Amino acid sequence: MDVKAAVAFEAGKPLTVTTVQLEGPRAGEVLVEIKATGICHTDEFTLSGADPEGLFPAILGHEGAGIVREVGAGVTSVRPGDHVIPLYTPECRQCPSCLSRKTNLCTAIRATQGQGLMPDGSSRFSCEGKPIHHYMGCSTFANFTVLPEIAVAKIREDAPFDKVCYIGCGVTTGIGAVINTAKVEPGATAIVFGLGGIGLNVLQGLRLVGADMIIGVDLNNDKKAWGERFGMTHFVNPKEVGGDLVPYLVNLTKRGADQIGGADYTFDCTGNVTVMRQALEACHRGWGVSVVIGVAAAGAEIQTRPFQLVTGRVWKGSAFGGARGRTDVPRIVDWYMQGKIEIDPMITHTLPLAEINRGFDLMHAGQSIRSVVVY
Ligand code: NAD
Ligand code: 022
Ligand code: ZN
Repeated sequence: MDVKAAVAFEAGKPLTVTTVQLEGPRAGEVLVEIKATGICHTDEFTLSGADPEGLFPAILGHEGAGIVREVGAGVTSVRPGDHVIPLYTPECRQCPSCLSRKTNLCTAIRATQGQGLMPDGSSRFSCEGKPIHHYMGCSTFANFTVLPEIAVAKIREDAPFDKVCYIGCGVTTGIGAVINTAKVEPGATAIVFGLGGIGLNVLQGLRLVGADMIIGVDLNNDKKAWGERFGMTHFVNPKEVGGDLVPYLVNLTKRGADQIGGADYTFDCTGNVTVMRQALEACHRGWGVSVVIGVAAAGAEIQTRPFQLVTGRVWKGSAFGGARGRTDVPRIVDWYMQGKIEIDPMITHTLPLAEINRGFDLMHAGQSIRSVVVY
């Protein structure tokens, strides 16, 4: 069938909005009509050419929502008409990782997904007879896409696509890092580094679980008002701290009879390795947990003194907020519909597919929290 897509033909060039061919779903696959998609940093990272694993041509996009239109042989968990969110981290419930209950990183289709292919090793997209790569198993920058059954979460039908698409990446990543990865308890102190589309969701996750002191750190003073809107209690701009940031934060979080400072939990939402070190060292000796969410440049390395870990700090990472997509994503959609979490104010721009490149420009200029394309 003919579908409308924004194609990444070459690294470093804008997307081309054009018509491409899509084959129907094979066994275990579903055809989904995408109704809305967010534009996220990883799409930009790949399009820029900075991602050494980036493949071209490709149909990017991994933060979508839509409706199942057709299912392939053997598909049992969804049917035509079901509303779904595509999952770049699938949940097969059968691989050793899913069965371990210790990780959300399902391995069922991992190898082919990384090669921009469907699990049978082929692509469903083509243009003038030449195959186009899938992206992160999702390719939501097209108004129809084909996904493995294990890579869709069925959601309630009254949820608005142009808002819940953000749950496909940013919302789940931020809230999940708090609940699943850090397991923050009520009354905790926390520091969030980087108040963008991810950090704001970490803030609202911390508010949701009842953290007491929620410090936001950002170089941009405009983020103070943004942070306060999602539960931040204190704002720190590193440029305005006289002296080193870490001792300043440790002092700010001093509590208890021994007056030892440091937060119970810290989160890097910048992807900057210097910030990752600051986040680790700003957490409390003995029990502080620091979660790396930001994705650093290819080849980057993190550093600290082993003393930081020997004295009981824990350095962790989180992918897709540690969420098991088919199980957890529908619950986050319910939280949104119940008013437990907010999404609408973070979607600062809504664009038609024809203007998708403007969404990338807004991201570069730091003018958006999230831009969403509606089909
Ligand atoms: P963003 O650009 O919207 O936000 C980043 C924020 O960090 C900005 O407000 C910026 O001013 C601030 N910042 C930059 N350098 C800083 C510094 N040195 N100190 C303090 N603040 C600083 O980006 P985003 O959409 O929020 O994404 C953040 C990161 O999360 C990216 O690296 C992205 O790739 C990653 N991410 C990871 C996952 C995952 O599953 N692990 C999922 C989604 C996104
Ligand atoms: C999403 N991300 C950043 C912005 N939006 C993002 C990027 C990478 C990951 C998660 C979120 C990630 C962390 C760990 C892995 N990935 C490896 C998972 C594994 O090996 O099992 C990751 C994922 C997908 C892809 C590449 C890396 C891909 O499909 N190409 C989840
Ligand atoms: Zn993303």
